[in-house]
Amino acid sequence: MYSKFTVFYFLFFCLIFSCKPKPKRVEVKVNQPEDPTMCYEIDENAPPRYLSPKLVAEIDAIKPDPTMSTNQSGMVFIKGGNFEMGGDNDQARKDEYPKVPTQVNDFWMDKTEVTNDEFAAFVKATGYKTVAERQIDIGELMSQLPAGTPPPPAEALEPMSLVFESPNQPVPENPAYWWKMVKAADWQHPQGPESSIEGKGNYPVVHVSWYDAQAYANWAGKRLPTEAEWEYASRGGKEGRIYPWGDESIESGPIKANFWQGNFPYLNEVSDGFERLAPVASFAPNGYGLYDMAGNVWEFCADWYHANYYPHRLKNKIVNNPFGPANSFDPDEKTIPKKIVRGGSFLCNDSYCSGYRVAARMKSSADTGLEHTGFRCVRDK
Ligand SMILES: [Ca+2]
Repeated sequence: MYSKFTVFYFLFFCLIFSCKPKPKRVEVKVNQPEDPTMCYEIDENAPPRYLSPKLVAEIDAIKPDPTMSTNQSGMVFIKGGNFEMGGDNDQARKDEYPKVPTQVNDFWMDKTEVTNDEFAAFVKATGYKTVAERQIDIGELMSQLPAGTPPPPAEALEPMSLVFESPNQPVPENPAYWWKMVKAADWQHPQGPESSIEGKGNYPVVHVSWYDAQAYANWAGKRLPTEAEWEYASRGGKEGRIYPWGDESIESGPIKANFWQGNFPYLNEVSDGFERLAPVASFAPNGYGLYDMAGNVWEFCADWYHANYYPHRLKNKIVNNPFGPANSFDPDEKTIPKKIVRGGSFLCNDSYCSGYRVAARMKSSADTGLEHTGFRCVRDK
C-alpha cells in the first residue's frame, strides 16, 4: 500500500502542473533515491528507529485501564502451535516465500476488528487524538519524500486522511487513481467532514494509524499481534489452506467475507451487500471463532515489513515467536518504512490484491490512516 505521503506527493504535483485530477490524472513518476540505511539485507543489530519519538512517548504514557486490562470478553483463546508460514497458491507474491516453519505461543485474540464504539470509549477515557486528526508534521513529511521535493503550502498540512473514490472507469494499476486525500476525514468522518459514524458503533474503526492502534492497545492492556500470530490465527487450525475457511474460491458458494465483487476499482457489483465497510462479524467465523480475518478492513500487526524477511528467517532459523525484522524495506517505496497489515479489505478481489488469503502480506507506513484499515488486538494471558 502506498503511504499517505506518496499519494500526497502525487496530488501535490498535479497541483503544481495544474493537471486536473479528474477525469484523467497525469501519472507522475516518483524517482525513489536509494537510501543506504534501508536495503534488502536485514541487520538484526540495527537500533530501533523510524518511529516518531514524540508519538512514541505519548503512547507509552497511556496507562492500561484497570477494568479493560482484565476483561477477556470479546476475546478467544488460541492454543499455540507450529505451522508453515507463507504462500499456498499461485496468487502468492514473492514476499510470501519461502514458506518458513513457525511456532507461536498461546495467546488471546479479539474475535472481531476493534469497533467504533470500542475506540470511542478509549478516546473518551484518554482524550487521545488520532494522527489523521492532527496537523501534518512538515519534518516527517519531508523526511519521507525524495530529496529536492519542494515543501508544500501550509494549507496542505491540515489534518486529512485517505478516502477511497472509485474512478468509475478502468485506470492504470496505481493507488493514486482511487485514493484521495480528504481534509477532515478521520475515524468519526470516514468519507470526510460531511460523513459520520452515527448508527455504526459496531463497524470497524478506520482511519487509524499504527500509532493509534498501539495507543488503543496500551489502554486496553493488550498489544498488536505479531505477523506470525496473525497468520496462525487466520488459518484457524486449517493447515496449508488458502483462506480462513479452506480452499474454496472466495467467488464460489455462500458469501464468505466483505470483499469487492466486480472489476476493481471501477465496478462494484455489491453482491455481498456492502459497498464499503460491514458491521463486524457479518460473516461466518473461522475455526478459532475469529470474524473477518478475511476482508472488511486490513489489520495492523506489530511487525515492520521487509520484502526479504522470509528468506532471512529461513537462513537464520528464526522459528519461535518471530516478531519481525529490525529494519523495514518496501521495494515499491524504498524511502518509507512500513508496518505489516494483514487480511485484506472490502476493496480486495482476486483480480487485484487477493489480500484475504491467509498468507497475503501488505504494508503501510505507521502514520498513514486509510478508509479500509483498522486493527484487532491480542493478549498473552
Ligand atoms: Ca479484517
